[in-house]
Amino acid sequence: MNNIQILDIPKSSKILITGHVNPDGDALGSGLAMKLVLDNLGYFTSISFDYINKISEDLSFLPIEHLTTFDSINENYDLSIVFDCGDPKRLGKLEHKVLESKSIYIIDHHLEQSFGTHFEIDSNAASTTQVLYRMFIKEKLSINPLIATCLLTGLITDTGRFQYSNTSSEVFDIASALLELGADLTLITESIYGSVNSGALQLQAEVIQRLAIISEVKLSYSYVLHEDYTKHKTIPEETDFLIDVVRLPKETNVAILLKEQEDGTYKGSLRSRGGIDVQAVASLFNGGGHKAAAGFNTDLKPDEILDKVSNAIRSQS
Ligand SMILES: [Mn+2]
Repeated sequence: MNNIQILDIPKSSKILITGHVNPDGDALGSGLAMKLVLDNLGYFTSISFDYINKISEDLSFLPIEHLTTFDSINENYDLSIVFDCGDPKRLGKLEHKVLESKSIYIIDHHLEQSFGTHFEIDSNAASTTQVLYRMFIKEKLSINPLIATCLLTGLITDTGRFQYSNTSSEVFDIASALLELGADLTLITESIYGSVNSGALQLQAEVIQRLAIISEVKLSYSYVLHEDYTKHKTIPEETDFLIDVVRLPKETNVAILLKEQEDGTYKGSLRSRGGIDVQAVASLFNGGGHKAAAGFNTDLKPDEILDKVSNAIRSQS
């Protein structure tokens, strides 16, 4: 499955770099690292993502000035390079642009791939940036400090700061190599974990108050209403950390945080600390992710969602 050679891409190619909607540290980190490497090699590239309001404030330390808004993506691209995304629908507004390009390279660590012409996928890798790092090393491409920071960001965020079970010894080897190459660890961790919007912190207090435990299936649950954002003067992009507190109760193995969207549907984030595969749970709602962390969108009501999730956990136990 591994047949992407960066240096084999014709120099005349027009290249679009993208990844899943509302990009996280891994999608953004890998896309920007690729953009910087290709630009250094003299390629013509654009990088763009579909996102609701803006890129998460936490990630604005990345070189996001390179991003082009998807409305200005009007070239016909020879090649699309897609990061951290197994399903073309997850490209959002960029889906059409990607699917009409001649070649589609998928670089990822998700299991299921439903599109693409060339692949570099390792579902055992902790992050897409880990897969990309290996490619850069194999082809002896130069990694400057900024590129190293982009790569390390994906590695840190997708391992939950080197805590999730996907944190292999290779992850530490790569992190160490990236620090050697000049990655700015303090900038990454301070921006993402060391500081939050104070309104979002007020909202966290509310999320803790609403926390409920369904002990029979060892599930902890909380929710955010759409009106909470106005009430606490915060925005959804500032609240990615809220799931971390929902997964804390000792007596639970799975956590779910439901966030009501503007249209009344719910976005669910799932976390698992043990044997339960939450990617399988999310797939029941057509969502995706990994064994320990997954997500979905649904128009079911919270009670129905909790029933469905509880049944899924029961069937796995
Ligand atoms: Mn990822």
